[in-house]
Amino acid sequence: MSKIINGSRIAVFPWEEKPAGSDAYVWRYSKNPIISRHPLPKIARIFNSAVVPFKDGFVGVFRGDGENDIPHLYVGHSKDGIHFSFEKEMIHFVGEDGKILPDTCFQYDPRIIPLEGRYYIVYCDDLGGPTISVAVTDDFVKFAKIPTPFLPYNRNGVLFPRKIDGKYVMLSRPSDSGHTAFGDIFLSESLDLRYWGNHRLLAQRGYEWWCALKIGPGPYPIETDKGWILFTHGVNRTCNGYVYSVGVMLLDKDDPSKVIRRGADYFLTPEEDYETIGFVPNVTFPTSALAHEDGRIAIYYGAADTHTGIAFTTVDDVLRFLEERGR
Ligand code: BMA
Repeated sequence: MSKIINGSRIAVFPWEEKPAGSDAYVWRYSKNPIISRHPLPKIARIFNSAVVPFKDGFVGVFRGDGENDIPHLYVGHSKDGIHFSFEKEMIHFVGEDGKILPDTCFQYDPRIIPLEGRYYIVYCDDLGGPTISVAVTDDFVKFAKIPTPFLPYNRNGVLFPRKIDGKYVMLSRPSDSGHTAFGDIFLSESLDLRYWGNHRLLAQRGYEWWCALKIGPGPYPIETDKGWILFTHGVNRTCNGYVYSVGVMLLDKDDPSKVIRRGADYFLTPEEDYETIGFVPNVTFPTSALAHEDGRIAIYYGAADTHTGIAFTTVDDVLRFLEERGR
């Protein structure tokens, strides 16, 4: 048995047992999708969103695409991590001085990272081109932006949930302007969450077709006694458009710039109707993973840029997958 370090202890954990007789590494929630079309007035779709345990339930920062197709971020609350109610008003970020900032044109694909007793929201923002913004909140009411870590073009930023060797660590996927299509995972470090450096290539696209075009970090890494579990997205360019699958890798516990093992095969790929049919067909895009200290993991993922789904696994299933299907 492997152990999750600093896992959640919450009693109500979104969960469904592995179907009897199955030896699957990962299985979908039978009532997916948990969020369907038009969840709010004038919001067409909610997907690629992040959830954390908060108070006696769960809170999330959600990507809501308006009826002009422009994405902004919305707060949602839930008692069980499955049924969410959303704030009608989008998040309006404040600056470090507490004054409301002008809204940027778009914001999408948020991650929430609990770090040193606060919650950091890392998301793609429009700052003269898509790049990563970071905001911090204590109450999910007021969100204060801290300096942006990277120049455009960059997306899919995610912080580790603790300092490693005295430094904050962030993963990101630079180099994709949105007009060109490529992307690898880089690791960067900071002493103060303001100035970032010591950038290093962590993982490149694979020769395996499911991740041959792009590979990017997903939810914040889960610490285990064997290393950090990092779920990723991998992109295949087919003659009929891109296909986004979920991948997974294991990073060294003390030096996460070292990949111990990565999945050679995808971990999850679009197969269900709500993943293969939608605004952008054939997308499974993980942005959040809740980890319980007893080893259970619930992955939240965007499906077809239209819905939100949950898939379940355990730390042992992930490590078995990496052993049997990794390189
Ligand atoms: C990426 C991002 C994601 C989206 C995916 C598939 O470039 O924009 O938000 O889910 O494309 O459309």
